[in-house]
Amino acid sequence: MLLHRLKNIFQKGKLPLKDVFQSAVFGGKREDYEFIEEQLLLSDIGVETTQKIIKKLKERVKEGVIIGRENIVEELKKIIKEILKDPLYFDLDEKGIILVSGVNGSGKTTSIGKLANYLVKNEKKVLLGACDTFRAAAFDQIEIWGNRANSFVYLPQNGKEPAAAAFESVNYGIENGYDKMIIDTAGRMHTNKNLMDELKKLYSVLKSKFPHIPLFSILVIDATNGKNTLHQAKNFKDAVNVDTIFLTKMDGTAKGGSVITIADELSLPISFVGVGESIEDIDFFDKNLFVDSIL
Ligand SMILES: Nc1nc2c(ncn2[C@@H]2O[C@H](COP(=O)(O)OP(=O)(O)O)[C@@H](O)[C@H]2O)c(=O)[nH]1
Ligand SMILES: [Mg+2]
Repeated sequence: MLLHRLKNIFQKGKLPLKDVFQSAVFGGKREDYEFIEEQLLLSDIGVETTQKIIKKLKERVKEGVIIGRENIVEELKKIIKEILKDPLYFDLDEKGIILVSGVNGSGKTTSIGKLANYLVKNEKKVLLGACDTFRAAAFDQIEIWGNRANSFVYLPQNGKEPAAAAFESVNYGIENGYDKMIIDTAGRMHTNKNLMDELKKLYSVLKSKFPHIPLFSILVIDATNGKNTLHQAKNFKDAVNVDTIFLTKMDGTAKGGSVITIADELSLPISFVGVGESIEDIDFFDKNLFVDSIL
């Protein structure tokens, strides 16, 4: 069911390549590569990733793997599947902390609501730690999502220091038998060193205070945000040792190619995809389905 919907979303961002290859006579000429390159760029695949793909294509032509336009689409699919990493998931049946970070407005709190709802539907006891302590409205937002997802929202009792808030939340969760503790964090820009250090601290406090509880670190990225977000996101990788990406707003204007760029440039797997604003609008990324849908 879910995957079917995801397929439709991806097809919306279909690369215009199939038609192109059907009409192009692929003879390994420079114009042919330039033409393919242009099409990849038009599909929102970034410059570096496009060059990587073209380089691999050329290698395969040299090696004689590509012998005509018949199998070029198949080879292109293989190349893109090699670029994309396999999705990574937390163990559903294990007690664990899920840390959610990302820039402002990327969709962290919404995505937490979706994840919590999914976990509760799978009979897990879920606590949401309200650790976005910057904005007054943040607690209200997480409470709204907590209610929708039938999850308990822990509001920190001892001030506004995010690392302390995260510690308190997880501690409460453990003492009260929760299966999953999902930590919301404030949005921040990578250029703000103080805020990034604060996030680093939050991560290391959780790691050191709860060494035996798996910590799964999710970076939320808005698929419609283009290249700038990518640069910002790289700093999150260092700060919170990101395991995987939750790619939001794929129902928006983002083309399929942006998924490939994000995965390649960040060198991270994509595991979750946001496909709308409501609680059920979450999908699990399937690399083969994705590539077969867009090409
Ligand atoms: N269309 C769409 N909107 C989304 C998705 N995920 C989040 N949003 C919207 O993005 C905006 C910011 O979301 P929020 O969770 O508050 O972001 P945060 O600041 O990172 O916590 C809200 O208007 C959400 O409804 C998605 O998958 N699709
Ligand atoms: Mg938020």
